[in-house]
Amino acid sequence: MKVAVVGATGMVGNVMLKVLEERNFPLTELIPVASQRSVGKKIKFGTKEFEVVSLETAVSMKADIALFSAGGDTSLEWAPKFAEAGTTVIDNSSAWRMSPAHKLVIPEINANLLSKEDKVIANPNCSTIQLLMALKPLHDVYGIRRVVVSTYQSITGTGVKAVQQLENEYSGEKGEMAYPYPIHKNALPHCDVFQENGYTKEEMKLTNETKKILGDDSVNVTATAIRIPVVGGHSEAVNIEFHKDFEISEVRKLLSEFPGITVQDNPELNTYPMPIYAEGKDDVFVGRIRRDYSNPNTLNMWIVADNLRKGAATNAVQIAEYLIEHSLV
Ligand code: A2P
Ligand code: 11C
Repeated sequence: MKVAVVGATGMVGNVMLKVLEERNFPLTELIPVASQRSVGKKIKFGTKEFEVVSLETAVSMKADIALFSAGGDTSLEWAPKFAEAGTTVIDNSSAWRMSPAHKLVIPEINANLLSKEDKVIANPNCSTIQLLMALKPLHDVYGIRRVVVSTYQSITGTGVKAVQQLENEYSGEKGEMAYPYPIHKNALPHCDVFQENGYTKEEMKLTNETKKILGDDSVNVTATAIRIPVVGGHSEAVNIEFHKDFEISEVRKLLSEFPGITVQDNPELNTYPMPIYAEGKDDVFVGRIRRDYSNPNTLNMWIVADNLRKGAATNAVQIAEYLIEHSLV
C-alpha cells in the first residue's frame, strides 16, 4: 500500500506515523504531506527517511490511501482531488462528518457500512470516539434515552500551538496564544468555536456525531466541553439514562468484553482511569462505574483515552486496516 499522511508534521500526523509503524501496517511507500513551509523536510519512518511533499505533488503520486489531519479547510479543498485521483481518503477533520454522503466510522461499531464506493471516509471527533466506544455495548442491550457528558480535554486536541502556549506559561515566556486566556492553572469552558445556539462546536459534535454513528436519532446527548492543562488525553464524566434497567455487574462485563475497552474500576484500591496513564495507549479506559440513585435506569461513569491515539490516529489507521482486510481499497 502506498500511503499519504497529510499533516505529517502536525500533532496527529506524527502519531499517525507512529501508529502505522507500530502496527506493521502493510506499507510499501510513505508520502508525508504538509504545507509549503515544510516541503523538503525529512521524516523518519522505520529505518528510512521520506521527504515532505506538497499537496499538489501528493495528488499526482496516486496513493492507495491518504490519512488527512491538516484541518478542515485543507480537507474540504483537497480530499475530493485525492479521491478523483483514485486515492481513498480517511479524513480526521470535521469537514465531511455530518455530510449524508459520507460515512462516519468507528471500526468497532460501524465499519460494516464501508464499501468500495466510499472514497472520502470521515474519522469522528476525538471526544465522540471515546464516548461511543463505551456507550455502544450498553446501548445495544439497554437502549440509551439521554446522555449528559462533561469533558476535560487535553490541550493536544488544539494542536502544536496550544502545547507551546502552555510551555510558554510554565517558563514565563511570552508567545503566541492558542486560547483567549491562560491555560496553565486554568479551565476554559470553551473547546472549538461558539455557535449561535450558545453551545461550542465541540459540544455539538458530541450531540450530532453520536446520532449518526449509532444510526439512532432518538439518542439525546447534551455536552459541556472544558479545556484543561493536561497533555495525556481527554476525560469525560458521563451520565446515561437507559430505557431498560441494568445490573452493574452486567454493565462491567459488557464493557470489559467490548474490543478496545479496558475497565479500570476498583475504588478500594483507588483504581480509575487517568489521562497521565492513558497517554500513548490505544485503548479507551472506563471506571467509576456506578448507579445514579437520583434517577431510574441511570448510570454514571468516567471515560479516558489518548485523544491523539484512539481519538484520532489509531481510529484512522484501523479504518485503513479494515479497508485492506476487506479488499475495499
Ligand atoms: P506544517 O507543519 O507545514 O504547518 P497541528 O494541528 O498539530 O498544528 O498540525 C497541522 C498539520 O497540518 C501540520 O502538518 C501542517 O503542516 C499541516 N497543514 C496546515 N495547513 C496546511 C495547508 N494549507 N496545506 C497542507 N498542510 C497543512
Ligand atoms: C479538541 N476535539 O480536542 C478537538 C480536536 O473536530 O477533529 C479535534 C477537532 C476535530 O479540541
